[in-house]
Amino acid sequence: MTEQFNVQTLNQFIIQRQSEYPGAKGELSRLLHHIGIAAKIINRAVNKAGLVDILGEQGDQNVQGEDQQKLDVFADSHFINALKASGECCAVASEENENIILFEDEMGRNGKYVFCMDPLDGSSNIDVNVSIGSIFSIYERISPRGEVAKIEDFLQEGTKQVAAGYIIYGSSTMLVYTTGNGVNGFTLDPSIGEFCLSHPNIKTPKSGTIYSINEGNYINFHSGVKKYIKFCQEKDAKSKRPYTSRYIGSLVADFHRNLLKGGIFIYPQTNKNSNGKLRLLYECNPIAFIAEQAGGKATDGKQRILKIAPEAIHQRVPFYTGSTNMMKKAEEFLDFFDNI
Ligand code: AHM
Ligand code: MG
Repeated sequence: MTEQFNVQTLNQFIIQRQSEYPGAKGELSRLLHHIGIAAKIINRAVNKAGLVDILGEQGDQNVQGEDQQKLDVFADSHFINALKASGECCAVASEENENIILFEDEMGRNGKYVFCMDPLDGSSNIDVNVSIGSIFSIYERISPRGEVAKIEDFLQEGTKQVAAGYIIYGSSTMLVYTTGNGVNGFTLDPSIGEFCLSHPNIKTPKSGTIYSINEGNYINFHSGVKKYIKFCQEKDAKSKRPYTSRYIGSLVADFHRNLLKGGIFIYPQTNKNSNGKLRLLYECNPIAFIAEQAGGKATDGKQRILKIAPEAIHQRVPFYTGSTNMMKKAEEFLDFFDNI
């Protein structure tokens, strides 16, 4: 068998990128390195989920009133430990914690970045061996270094993200991230325990044939979304319709597939939930940053996700993201039918 000598690991890639910025002091690189470590620890636990007593419900509910799974708690605490150990992070906002977590010791107070995360996305899929993920978003704090971080450090619009990414625990484990200079994907090679560059400079197709939405909520959708779903299902050979419906129920997995293949993901507002379900800070903003960096789009149906001014750390927003041409078409339906 021919040995491959051109493998680039995540850490090599991070260091190479850092050297392209002469003034960079390595702070973001160190933070990203520690995220890679947390990802490997969580991956190990996810892979053992059916084997050890880590599977099942923790018995508590998180701030959204949902049952917490043991792995949610595990992922949350391992990310927090890794962020603390990096010395570059001053505070964390997590789906699993009602309030922000402040690193108040000297090293934490001096940290340059705040970190938003959904430590285990799609957690209802854990018990049934379906792909799940972790999502993260990094901002430079606006409060002075040396002080304890403030809530305002987190309430910055998505355009201010310095990095964002996700880890997908699927048929293989991948880490995909951007620092605003394209999107790169790394696949975990279990034989060497390293994330290796497998998907350099990801670009999403301009058009696709996949639509992803929980159609069980159809009756509660607004008419623009209903009409768009019908459009996806109509026959039109020229535009390759009917499209294929694919919905896993794990945002990371649904988005990742559509990113690579071309498609649209929608979690809209409904008659029951005017802001949809997904959270702006640690689900929609990081995914939107990646979508745009890959040449796609992300909106709340009206405006760019990345331009929304956050008001609260657990804020929800309607979410539409995917291939540019599909997004444009969906927006036409929303504009027309939701305004008559
Ligand atoms: P979670 O963070 O509690 O796991 O919830 C978020 C998940 C997303 O991954 C997914 O897109 C969505 O919830 C699915 O929701 P639904 O079951 O309502 O379709
Ligand atoms: Mg979750």
